[in-house]
Amino acid sequence: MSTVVLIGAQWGDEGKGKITDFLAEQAEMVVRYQGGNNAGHTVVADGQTYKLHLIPSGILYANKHCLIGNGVVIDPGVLIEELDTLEKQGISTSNLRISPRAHVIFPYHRSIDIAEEESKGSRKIGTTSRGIGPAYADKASRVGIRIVELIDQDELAENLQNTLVAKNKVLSRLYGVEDMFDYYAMMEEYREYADRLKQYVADVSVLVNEAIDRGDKVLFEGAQGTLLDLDHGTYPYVTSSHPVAAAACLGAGLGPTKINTVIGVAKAYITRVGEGPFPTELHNELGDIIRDRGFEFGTTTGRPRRCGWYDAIIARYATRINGLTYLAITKLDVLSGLEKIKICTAYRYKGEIIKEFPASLKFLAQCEPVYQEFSGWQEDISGVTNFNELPQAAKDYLKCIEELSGVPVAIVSVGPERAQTLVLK
Ligand code: 2SA
Ligand code: GDP
Ligand code: MG
Repeated sequence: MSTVVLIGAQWGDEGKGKITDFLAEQAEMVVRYQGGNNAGHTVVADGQTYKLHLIPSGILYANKHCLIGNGVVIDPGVLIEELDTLEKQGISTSNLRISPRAHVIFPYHRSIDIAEEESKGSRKIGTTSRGIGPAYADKASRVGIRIVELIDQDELAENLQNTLVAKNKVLSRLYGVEDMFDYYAMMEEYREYADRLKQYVADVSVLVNEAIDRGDKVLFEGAQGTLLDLDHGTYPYVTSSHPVAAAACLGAGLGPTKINTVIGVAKAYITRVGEGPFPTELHNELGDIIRDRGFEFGTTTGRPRRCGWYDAIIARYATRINGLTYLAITKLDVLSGLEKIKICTAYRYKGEIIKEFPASLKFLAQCEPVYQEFSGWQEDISGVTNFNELPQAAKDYLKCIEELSGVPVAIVSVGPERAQTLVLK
């Protein structure tokens, strides 16, 4: 490993936090490059559970450089809370650095997120209500406020004054929200955040490129998943950033020639939180069993996740879009005890066999999965430490995932703990 981009190959929550933490042991630097505190990355280390939203999962090691790149949107109050929680848990945060080019989330972004969702009624996206979409929209509209402006009091005062007038108008005229945001109160709150965060601000692109030139191992930690990508996901039921591997370059400030390896993390089944079509979704008791056993509830919002069978069309799509080198398959243990397990190998649309993931959601909603069925295994595999110890049925299932996804499986996870990880390649 020298530069590795780790991404979600499904709809998020694949276990990226766990695999990042596992790989981070061998890295000098871990970098977040997109998303914000909509992400919830869970790491279980030595029996202690950490839920990370903005800070890279490498922070749990004492000596790793942890960077938040320009592609991330930062809610400073949430970041400070996360810093405080980690420090209370005995984790040093002195190795954290934040890009001055990252954009800042303000309370009006959260209010607009909620108001937009309410106004959409049954067409709502099911966002995390964290203001992510409106913050990225401001960035694209060139009215956003970045960390570099946040920490400059004059810049903040000038930018916020203009922006707040506009945002109060949007909220009241478009969405009927009558509570106006007060400029002075917000200035005071954000000035305090700036005082606390300015010690962490540094040019992330310079740090990343210097590390690569030194030969350090750098791990880029994606958030959300390929099907939530603004361009390549199930639009409009997507997030407003780019969870795909290519975004690591844009969101951290390096060129594509510097990336060596791309690892896609996928569950041995699949989940989705939020609205939108989901061909292999299980609308039955089995879906509930997988949700309970896999504890499939949102790390940030606590929302129950929708559960379904592994979808090899999605896996092949993720392999292509991200140029995957390897897959890491997580939560294989959750499938123990099932009599039968299925993998979707193709879709059937009005009698026709479809093998590529479609762009049209109307089309996708009418696709029926074509399944290959496998015998399950009854053994508890959460204590297995070597691939060869897995039951034959589990090995056969993984072999088929590998063949149908078109990419080798290098890592298999059989539990949330660091130690519950099998390395195959
Ligand atoms: P947003 O808030 O604008 O990014 O929402 C847009 C869509 O993106 C989905 N999304 C996610 N899906 C899975 N996991 C996410 N992170 C949290 C977690 C989610 C949670 O780790 O569990 O706690 O609910 C995440 N973040 C965004 C979202 O569901 C919308 O479909
Ligand atoms: P992320 O957003 O991709 O980092 O994933 P989340 O942290 O939102 O959700 C994954 C959940 O599965 C977390 O609670 C992890 O602790 C847990 N997890 C990760 N890998 C495994 C595994 O192999 N087995 C089990 N049972 N749980 C796992
Ligand atoms: Mg998550």
